[in-house]
Amino acid sequence: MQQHMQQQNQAGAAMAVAAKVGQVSIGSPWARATAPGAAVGGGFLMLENAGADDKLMGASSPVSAKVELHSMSMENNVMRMREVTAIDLPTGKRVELRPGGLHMMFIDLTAPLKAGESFPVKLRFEKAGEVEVTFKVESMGAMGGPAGSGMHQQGVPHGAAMPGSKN
Ligand SMILES: [Cu+2]
Repeated sequence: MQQHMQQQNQAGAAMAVAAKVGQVSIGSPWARATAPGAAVGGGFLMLENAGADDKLMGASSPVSAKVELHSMSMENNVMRMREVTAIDLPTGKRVELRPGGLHMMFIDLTAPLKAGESFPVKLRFEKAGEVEVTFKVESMGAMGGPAGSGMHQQGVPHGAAMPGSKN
């Protein structure tokens, strides 16, 4: 009954699918190039979930000691980032990680991320399980296409304004 409710078109224009695990599709994974000596870098992608509600629980990559999931929002004219424990992936929706919004953060980079290179990241979903995707490194000013807003704090080291840092 009601199987037709599993519609696909709610997410709008088609996404270029880079990888798929279970009912979750991953599109356009990329990271921003980092300056020499930078400790952290940002990672972005699109997620489309055609199955039951799921969650992105975390990620790992050889490029950094750990990978965190962050949200970013403007509060009193100040861009604030905070770590989130998971990113909700409601059924039938597209969730976009992009500069100025939800993003992944590579903490304690082992080497700078250089434009033109790529690296593997393992994503962990609550229900769909794990999948490895390849992130492409784009230039430092990259906003991730026409949808990128101009709100990102250009030139400020990513992580400098991180509130509630534990160490
Ligand atoms: Cu961040």
